[in-house]
Amino acid sequence: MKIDILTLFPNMFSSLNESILGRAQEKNLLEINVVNIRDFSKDKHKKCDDAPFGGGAGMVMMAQPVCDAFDSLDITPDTCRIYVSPKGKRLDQALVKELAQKKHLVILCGHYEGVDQRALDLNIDMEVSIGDYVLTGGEIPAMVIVDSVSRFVPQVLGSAHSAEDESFSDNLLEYPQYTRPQNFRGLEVPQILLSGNHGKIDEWRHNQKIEITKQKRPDLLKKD
Ligand code: 4GY
Repeated sequence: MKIDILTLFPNMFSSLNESILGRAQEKNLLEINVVNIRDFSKDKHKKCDDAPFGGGAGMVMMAQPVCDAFDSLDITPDTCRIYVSPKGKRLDQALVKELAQKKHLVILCGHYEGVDQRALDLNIDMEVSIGDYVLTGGEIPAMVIVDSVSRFVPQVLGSAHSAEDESFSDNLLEYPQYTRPQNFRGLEVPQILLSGNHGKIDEWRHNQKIEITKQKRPDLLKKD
């Protein structure tokens, strides 16, 4: 999968070169291309924002650099162009899976008071929100989409576990995990996990998933 990210703050995306996503890019399973919208400014000071028509506080990202940045990309019928904002469709695991089917994503990150609406009208296929709160820019939401979607790209996760194995694949939360030592500050690992009885362990884990979901997120049990 190829993901282009359009932003005024490309350095914020350096974390995508670490850990699992860094490895996925080295293996060419995933190609993440961060585009600096400022490179498309026609202004001698590389200005990309201006005051809002109608007045009011803050600055608006100009249509021209944003549209020229889109025009520099190879957009095909398989591309999904996303704007991240609180007005968008709420991201959940079903939407993550839907986006993971695309060959090419483009994610536009707004900043300040947002982007000139005409640049959105001309370029955006889908507006996505990561939750009902307001951030200073779309960069963190873009990283949330890249991270969650990448887990469904074949071979990005280790062969031992697939994205489908984990929380939400069955609308249940995960069971608790333990590692050595067996006793930590007086707290014992549940005995069943030391028994070597894998039938009983699977049964215990399944029951834990149901109990934890009932306790913490009963709304998930009513979903689907
Ligand atoms: N929540 N989900 C979110 C956000 C802030 C564009 C500048 C969110 O996706 N994006 O809070 N974005 C941005 C929105 C203008 C501030």
